[in-house]
Amino acid sequence: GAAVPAGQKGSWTSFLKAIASFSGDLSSLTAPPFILSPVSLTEFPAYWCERPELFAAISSGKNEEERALLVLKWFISTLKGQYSSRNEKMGSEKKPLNPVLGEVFFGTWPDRDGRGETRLIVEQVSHHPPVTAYHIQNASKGVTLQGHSAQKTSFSGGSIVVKQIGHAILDVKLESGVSEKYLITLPTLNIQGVWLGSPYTELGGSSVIQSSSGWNASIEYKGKGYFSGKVHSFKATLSHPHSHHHPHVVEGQWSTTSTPKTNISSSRVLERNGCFTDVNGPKEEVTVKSIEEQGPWESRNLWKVVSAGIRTGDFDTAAKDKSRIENEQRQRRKDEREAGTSWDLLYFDHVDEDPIYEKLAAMGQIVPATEDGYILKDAPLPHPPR
Ligand code: 0T9
Repeated sequence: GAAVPAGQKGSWTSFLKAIASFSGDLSSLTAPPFILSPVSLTEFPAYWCERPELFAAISSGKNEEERALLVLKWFISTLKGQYSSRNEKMGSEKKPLNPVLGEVFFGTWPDRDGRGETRLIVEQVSHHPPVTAYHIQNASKGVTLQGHSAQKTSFSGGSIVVKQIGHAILDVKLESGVSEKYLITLPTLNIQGVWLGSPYTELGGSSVIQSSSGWNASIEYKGKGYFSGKVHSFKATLSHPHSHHHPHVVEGQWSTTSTPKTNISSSRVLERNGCFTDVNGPKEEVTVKSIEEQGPWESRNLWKVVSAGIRTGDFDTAAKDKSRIENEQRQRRKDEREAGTSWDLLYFDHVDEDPIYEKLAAMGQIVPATEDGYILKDAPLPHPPR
């Protein structure tokens, strides 16, 4: 394949064989240098808020229907960042750094044009299998997103199929003091182009946004050759069981624009050009403290030597420091076993079942009927020294 450097062809083939011959956790497989990303998976939850004005605008909706449309609009507008930004920045999908247990990532999007400040807290809450918990809040607008992310990987028809495990719950605090909740499930990734060494992500299957108000958005994802013959296509249907009106239907590409197929007249919901979503304009990356100001468990500080090695092509240094970090982790787990202790989560509490998930899943007939969750603690525990 054209994209695999001459010296890494053998190691790429071995990597693909390893993926094909097992299902589960890809993160621990060793991949050739050309496919390594210098960014840890703990940074990925920031994709949820790279259009902070759309996140803030959710609580400005004047009724349940308009807020459900604003949630759908914000959600669709995050997909380009979530699923095709690595291709844009690095030329292809790349293998992110596999976070260590207790790794954290903090960021903010500053207040601008009255939208309020949004804060992000991420913690790696499991290493085997990898699970990342996140909490994103715009306190001044009363909008909070809390969720966790894990993956189950398999190989099918030449592409890698990544089923997302976990969910997100969006909480919109209304002026009345009531909280409107939205359960967000996540689409399946089809990673294509792997044989040629230029992987990119297409979405497939469907996902749901179920609101406590009854509004339900069902989103279908298709690639080239389905509804439109275009990559990154979707069709969303927003309906309410007690509404006599036709459901709202939106169609288009999550990587560019989408348009309403039914009458949506609200100027709060539509873009000035009449589109429902338009992500051609710039997005706003999260603001993060400089590495010098970060603690030892903060992602960019923890991985700084590995990342610099990957960025500059010094893969020996990268591999050496990666081994150092992994050995340190192994030693910690061994010490814990011997002392009969276990690692405490710092920012989140794990719950085996979440009544909010259960209620919303029942309303939307979402499977599974119950799921575990991670809830932000009132006060975080201090990090142990590293
Ligand atoms: C949550 C997102 C997730 C994380 C990534 C599958 C993947 C790790 C998980 C699901 C975010 O909200 C959205 C986007 C991209 C997902 C990643 C894409 C990807 O390829 C990796 C996996 C683990 C690999 O690195 C496989 C090797 C790859 C280079 C293809 C051969």
